[in-house]
Amino acid sequence: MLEKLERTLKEAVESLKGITTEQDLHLWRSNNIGKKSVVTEAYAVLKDLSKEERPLVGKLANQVKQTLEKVYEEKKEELRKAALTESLQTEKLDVTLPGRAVQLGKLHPVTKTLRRIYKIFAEMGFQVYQTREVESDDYNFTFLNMPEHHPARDMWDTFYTKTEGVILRTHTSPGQVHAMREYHPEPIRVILPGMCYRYEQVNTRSEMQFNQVEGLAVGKDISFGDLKWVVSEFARRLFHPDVRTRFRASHFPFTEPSAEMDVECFVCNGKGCSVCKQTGWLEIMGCGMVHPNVLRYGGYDPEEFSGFAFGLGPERITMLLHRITDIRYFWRNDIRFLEQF
Ligand code: FA5
Repeated sequence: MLEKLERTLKEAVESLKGITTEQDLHLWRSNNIGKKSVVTEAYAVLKDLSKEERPLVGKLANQVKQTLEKVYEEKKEELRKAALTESLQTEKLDVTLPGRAVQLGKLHPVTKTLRRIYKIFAEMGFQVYQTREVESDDYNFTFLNMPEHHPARDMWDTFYTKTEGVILRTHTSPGQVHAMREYHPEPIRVILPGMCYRYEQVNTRSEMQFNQVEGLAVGKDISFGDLKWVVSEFARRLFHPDVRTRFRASHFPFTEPSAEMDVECFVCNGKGCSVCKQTGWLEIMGCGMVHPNVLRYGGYDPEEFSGFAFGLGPERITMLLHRITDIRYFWRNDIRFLEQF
């Protein structure tokens, strides 16, 4: 056994020299100091040895084991250092290389337009008033002077919910009555932005979901002249300081009189082009004086109070500002489109 131990020691130290990987080192350890190694065998046979031999074998086994443990640890450290040096050489960090740009998120083009609109109206003293997208039939129609079975309801085809009388709003105008009921009898100057939903054919100019920004001013002695100035000034600040506006008579059940405001086409300066369909004018919003019935539903006495309201579509305005030809790009989530803004 003494001889066997001596030989094991010699052979193990020799074979250790050729080891270059951690895996082989692990195998070496289990072969030479592990459960099935000569050293472990030596301990196992101690009890069968003679009195003279036992201490000699025991001592040598201890020595061999200690020596092998020591060279194993040394080799392990050597391999660790070699691996480190190699990784430092091959994975060098080159601080002179240009950095990788972090991709920044962007605001949606319509959000950008909305923020411009908020800013312009804020400068004119209008607060943002948020109201619900899920509305009652009363707020969407009845309180806006469209009682049940009124034919004007056909102008806005609606998404109904399973709960009777609860619908997705077709315009932001119901917010007028919410704001009036909250503020009466104080004067009001608010804009009401948000999503609207219509059950209608989608095409290049019309989506099933789209934003609107409603405007509402209620007070004493508010006239159509105030409305004209506010919305024309808005157009000048949004499009161009010299942009001309015009008002065409129109009809909405909740305003009287009602109008559509057009701005002079800023692409062709009114000469006529494909953007304005050769008319020289672009339709921007519906507007008018708040109907006395709507004022009453809101809690204001129309003998004492008057007001104006308007409603515009930020998607259509964004299309004009950036010459976008199809409204469906906005909600298609195509990054190639969105990245351009
Ligand atoms: C209305 O919805 C009225 N509530 C506006 C109003 C408010 C008039 C206050 C008077 C007083 P209209 O249906 O025309 O009106 O819609 C207003 C704007 O919303 C349109 O000019 C357009 O810019 C936008 N819009 C309407 N339908 C769609 C649609 N399907 N897709 C995208 N934008 C739309």
